[in-house]
Amino acid sequence: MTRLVIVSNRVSPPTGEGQANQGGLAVALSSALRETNGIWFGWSGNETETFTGHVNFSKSDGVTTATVDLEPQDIDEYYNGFANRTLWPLFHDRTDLAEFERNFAGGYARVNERFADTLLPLITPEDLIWVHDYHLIPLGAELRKRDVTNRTGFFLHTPWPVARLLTSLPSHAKLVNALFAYDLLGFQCQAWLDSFLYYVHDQFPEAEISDGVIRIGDRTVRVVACPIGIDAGDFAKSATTPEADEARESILRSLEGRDLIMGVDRLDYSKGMEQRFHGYSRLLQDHPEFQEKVTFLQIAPPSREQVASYQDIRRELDALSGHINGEFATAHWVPLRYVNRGYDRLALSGMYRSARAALVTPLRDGMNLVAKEYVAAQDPENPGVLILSRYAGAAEQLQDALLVNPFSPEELADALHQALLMPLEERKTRWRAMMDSVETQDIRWWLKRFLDLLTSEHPPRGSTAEASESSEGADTKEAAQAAASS
Ligand code: ADQ
Repeated sequence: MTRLVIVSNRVSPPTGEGQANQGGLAVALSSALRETNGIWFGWSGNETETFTGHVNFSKSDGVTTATVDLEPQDIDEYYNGFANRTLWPLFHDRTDLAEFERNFAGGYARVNERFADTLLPLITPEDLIWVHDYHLIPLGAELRKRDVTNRTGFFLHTPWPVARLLTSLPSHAKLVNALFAYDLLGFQCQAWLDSFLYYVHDQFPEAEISDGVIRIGDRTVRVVACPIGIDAGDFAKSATTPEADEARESILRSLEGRDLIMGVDRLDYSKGMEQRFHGYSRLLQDHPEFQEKVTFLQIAPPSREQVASYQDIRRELDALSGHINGEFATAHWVPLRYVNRGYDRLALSGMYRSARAALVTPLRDGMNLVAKEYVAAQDPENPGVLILSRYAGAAEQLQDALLVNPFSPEELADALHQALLMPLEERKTRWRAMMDSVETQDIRWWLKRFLDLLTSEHPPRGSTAEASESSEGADTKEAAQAAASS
């Protein structure tokens, strides 16, 4: 089998402690790497005074990782800068938070060049190369400049922004042009793919777009919506382990018969926690009969703490949770439990199973795996209700959730009201439909689909036989035009 070379900003090899604390993505990628004797290349997370290009190889549970240290200036400009202060907010529609600094763009270009230089000697001509996420968009083009002709794919884990926001980035055309160096571009859902195609149609009029393929100059690039999944079977099993039972029972005891509403998110402004807190407060205000009858548990481990906008959102959530508890709490009841720490996967799965409703309401999200994990962890005989943002990629697959506008406290309160009163039969019907999708399009399905497309020949010009089982089989030029007119 062809050797796989995975490149991502950070690598996440097996820990050797079993799969309990590993995400489905890490497990699936590790298994593909193990099978093909591949390597996983990325930043070590460590700092070095001067970049040397020294590669640190390590092998854990059959998976080889190759990592490099970066200089403080690289970390500032590439990681904390262009990736997290420019592209992340921009790709999540937060142009108000996006910072456009020449130094950031320079650091981003430099680190991508350094990655290409360091990776080059590790690649053999037959390797399949798979680059992940917005940190490394230019890497494919940098490898091509170094005469790498290998099959090379790119998967974007975030949304693709609407064209008129993306064009606020001074180097937008250069960034997108770099994507044409790949053989395959994968997006989380049809909406992000349509948005990308609209941008290409609008900004690169010379590009021919048809049958899931973009032809531009001498490049032919296949594009696909390939939604990432979770290891549904394993997650469902986790939720019934003794450790998960213990977590579920202990939380149920603490609730003293109240219904649990739950949210689990990295502490990030894109996750809509502020609006969610307002929605919950609105429920307690508009439906006082729920006061002392429900508890909302929001788990939010801090992330990207070097970045000011993350410090701001943390302060705002601290204040808001205090305010809500101040307003509604009684001597016997704390309405909102706001917890800034992580939990291991078994405990988390047990907690999901104890929750009558989950609030997964990002303002914009590439996919959102928490939504899928919550579904997989439910008791089929007494499942909870998923309240899901229309603006999460997962909403395309999980149409049987209660879909909401995450910006509207009123709509969130209405959905909570509906979820808390939903009859068992309706909960079961909605859950079954969602679970079918989570199980069928799981992490292995995603991995196989992407790699099958990466290794297959591009469809010949004019062909309509796209290698697709879903909506991207439609003519993508039409999709771009439809997106343009909507
Ligand atoms: P993220 O923005 O990190 O990922 P998400 O898809 O929700 O978001 O994944 C978060 C993961 O972290 C989940 O597996 C969740 O269980 C775990 N997690 C969160 N809080 C936790 C806690 N307190 N304790 C333990 N685990 C916790 C990016 C994109 C998403 C996309 C993924 C994968 O932003 O849109 O779905 O990549 O492509």
